[in-house]
Amino acid sequence: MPDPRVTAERLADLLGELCPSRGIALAGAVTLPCPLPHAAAFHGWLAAERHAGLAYLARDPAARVDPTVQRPWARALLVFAQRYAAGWSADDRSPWDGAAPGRPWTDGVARYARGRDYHDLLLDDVKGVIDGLRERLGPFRAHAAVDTGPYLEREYAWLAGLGFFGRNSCLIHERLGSGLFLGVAAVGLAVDGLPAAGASAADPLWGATPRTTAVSAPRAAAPGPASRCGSCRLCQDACPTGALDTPFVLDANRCLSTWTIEWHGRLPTGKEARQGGRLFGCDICQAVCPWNRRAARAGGAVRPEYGVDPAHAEVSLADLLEIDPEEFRRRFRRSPLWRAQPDGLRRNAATVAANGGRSSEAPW
Ligand code: B12
Ligand code: SF4
Ligand code: SF4
Repeated sequence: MPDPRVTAERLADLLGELCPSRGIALAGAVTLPCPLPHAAAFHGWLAAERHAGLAYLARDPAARVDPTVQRPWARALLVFAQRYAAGWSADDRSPWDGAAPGRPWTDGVARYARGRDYHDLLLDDVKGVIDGLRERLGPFRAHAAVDTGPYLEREYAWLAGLGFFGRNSCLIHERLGSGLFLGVAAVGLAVDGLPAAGASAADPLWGATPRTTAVSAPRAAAPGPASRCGSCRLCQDACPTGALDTPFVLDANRCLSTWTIEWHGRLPTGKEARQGGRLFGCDICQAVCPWNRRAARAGGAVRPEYGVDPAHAEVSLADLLEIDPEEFRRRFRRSPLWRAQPDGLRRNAATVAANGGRSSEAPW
């Protein structure tokens, strides 16, 4: 059976029809296979061991830069973005102070992790859009993934025109900021009229802003949306651990997000003060970003399930210090905090409690 075909214009219309009810703010597509402009940077990042022992990232690098290695039937990669934070405002102290005395412990949790787990919610939404496309275009194969699939999601989102790379390495949309989850779907659907493989789109196929249902004219070798950082380096200067010393590239060994989410056992000894009141994840390099300040001023809707889970108010930081596996399962099974497991959460809570009220600006 031949792959169904669709023009980029028709796909843009269909995405405009299917995405809003699923809280998807931006959607685009890239033709596969597609040479990635930052493939060498990815391989160099792995070779320099900047992936901090996250073994899954190094498992099959060839597949991560070319989805057709594992899925030869894939003709395009659809890319989606869903908002989890409508920016960060200048008076939001939680990214800096975290769970400081007199503040709820949830202030020490990065915004992406305060409510329901996005892996489940966004994946369902992406699959829902794929089902809608199948109803309208006929059957085609698809593999949807949020985070856990072998896809360099930011790279594809950039190529699909969903945003630009910031010096904090995040994918930033000019109006929505970087409080965006990304999801992808490799599809056996031929899309005619996308920018040629290896070139990028200036705008998403569909997006809340700046356009609604418009498709950029295909361009021969257009760059991805150019970085809009200009001379700013606020995120690099604000990072408490120096993880962004190389602009646009994150050293995961030094990132508080790795320490508090991914690593088990002891954290780098002598560096605990750098964690300050941050219990799980870190938002500092996003909170200082002028594009997120601007997004906060513009406002807009975020899926309510990503707000602070009200049930979290039932436990205190002191409770977390002693949480047992059963209680942990009951409370956090559907939360991103699940990834830390009880040991990790207890360890993080102990560090935050020990740091209580002390600034994270202690000598490095
Ligand atoms: C592993 C991982 C982590 C690790 C390592 C992060 C990293 N930068 O690799 C840790 C645990 C530290 C982490 C932290 C966070 N993560 Co994370 N993470 C991932 C994951 C699973 C893989 C990332 C990966 O492939 N890294 C490899 C590196 C090389 O790729 P990259 O980070 O995209 O880097 C690109 C740039 O460096 C660019 N590049 C290289 N050189 C140059 C030079 C120039 C000039 C330019 C312009 C670009 C450029 O090329 C690289 C490849 O595209 C992705 C999901 C996925 N499957 O992609 C989520 C993902 C990147 N994470 C996400 C989030 C939300 C976070 C946090 C905000 C969570 C938090 N609050 O604690 C932080 C942000 C930290 C930061 N400043 O990046 C989102 C990012 C959304 C967005 N808008 O960007 C993703 C996409 C998950 C999702 N599905 O939504 N994460
Ligand atoms: S998430 Fe925090 S520790 Fe990691 S790079 Fe950003 S500011 Fe630095
Ligand atoms: S804080 Fe400044 S340098 Fe960092 S991503 Fe935002 S605009 Fe770019």
